[in-house]
Amino acid sequence: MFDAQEQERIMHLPHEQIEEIQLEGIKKTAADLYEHVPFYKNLFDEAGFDPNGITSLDDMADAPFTTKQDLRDNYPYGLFARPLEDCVEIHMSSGTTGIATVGGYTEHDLDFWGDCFGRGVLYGGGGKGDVMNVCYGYGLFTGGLGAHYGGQSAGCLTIPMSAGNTKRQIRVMREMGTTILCCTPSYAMHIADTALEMGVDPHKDFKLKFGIHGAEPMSDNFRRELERKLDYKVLDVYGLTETMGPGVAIECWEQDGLHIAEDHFYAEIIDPETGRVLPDGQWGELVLTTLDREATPVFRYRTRDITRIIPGECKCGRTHRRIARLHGRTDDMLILRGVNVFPSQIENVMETFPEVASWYQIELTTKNSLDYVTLKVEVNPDFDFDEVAEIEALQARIRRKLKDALMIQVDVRLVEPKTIPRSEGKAKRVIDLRTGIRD
Ligand code: DLL
Repeated sequence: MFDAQEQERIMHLPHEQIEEIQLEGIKKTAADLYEHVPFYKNLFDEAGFDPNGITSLDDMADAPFTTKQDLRDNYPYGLFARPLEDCVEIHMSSGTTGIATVGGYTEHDLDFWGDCFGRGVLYGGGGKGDVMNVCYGYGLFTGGLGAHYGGQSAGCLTIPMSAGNTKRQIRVMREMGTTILCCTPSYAMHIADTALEMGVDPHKDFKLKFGIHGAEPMSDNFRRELERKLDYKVLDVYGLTETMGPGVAIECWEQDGLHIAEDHFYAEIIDPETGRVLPDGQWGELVLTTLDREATPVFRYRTRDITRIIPGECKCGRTHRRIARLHGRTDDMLILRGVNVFPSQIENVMETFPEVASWYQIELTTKNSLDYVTLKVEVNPDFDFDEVAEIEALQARIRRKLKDALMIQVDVRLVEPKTIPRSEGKAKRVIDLRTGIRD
């Protein structure tokens, strides 16, 4: 049972106590995996790692990693540490290659998932009496049910909208007095724009207090625009199917990093090239170990997500360490004619142009055996799209700035508002149509 006071107590424990919980959780998980999952027995044996010899958190640096490929290779039930009769739910993520990874849940696992997401409601100052619309997709995706369990745990009236049928979302938000909105940031923006088009004034017609938005990167400008349009506060939520789903880390009201649910997850930041653990404050790849997951624990799982541990304590007084908001994944990195670029860097440059909106798409093709990058960006509705000379001038300015800032040659094409497809889930920002063999 979710108990707000108890959750707050856990989130305010002195960090030494959290580390004790983590060490116990790691020892138990390692022993459990060694005994029940042949893949892990081989992994530990081959690495010469003794799961019963862990005596401090520092010993983790010597333990082997696991990767998404390991999860795929063991599809569907190969990494389950509990018999199927003890499991009550599964979720899957298909990823881009189409081979699924599976996460299993016992009742205990669902219970702490609800606690973790429910903390997001506490961070926003919500609870009983709040009306939460969950417009993440329900189904195999963890967004819908993860937020749902969190909303119910925290005592909210939880409305299982799922994604799609945007006009109906807006009617329900208005008629039911929704106070908390849960969906991807790009879908929240689509809801906001559609509401405005329908003549709904979110400042008067909605009762929103805050939104818990994640599953994809969101720039600071995008967040501010959302907050302005929907007159609420946006909290970022992080998670992934392999470790649980949404709620691994959530931002508090300070909006200064996402508190990791450190009583359930042990987080490390590593150098993605060498695998070496990096000190707090440095950017690298996030590696996660579950501490009390029963059905599908993961051990030193390489998330491929790039972030850093924010040193120091949060102003909110909670002691669970924070990760910085994510700017991308190691596998998002584009190599364009030999230059490494993250889509978020392109987005940062575009944000300096007030004439363009937050909707963009990067299309990669091959011309004369070379990478060719086309960046389609929507202009803001108040920009006069009939002024050809102005459009060309703006395109040229954006092109120059991208060249100066990122050293890449980009064919910038401004497009009319609402021409880039809107997404009900994660936005598709990069379309890679390049031919030839890629890494
Ligand atoms: O996206 C779980 C989730 C649902 C998180 C709803 C938040 C809200 P997957 O589909 O397995 O699970 O995708 C996980 O999405 O490794 C990140 O690359 C990315 N991601 C998740 N949250 C964030 C975020 C869900 N807040 C992958 N910011 C992760 C940026 C995020 N990227």
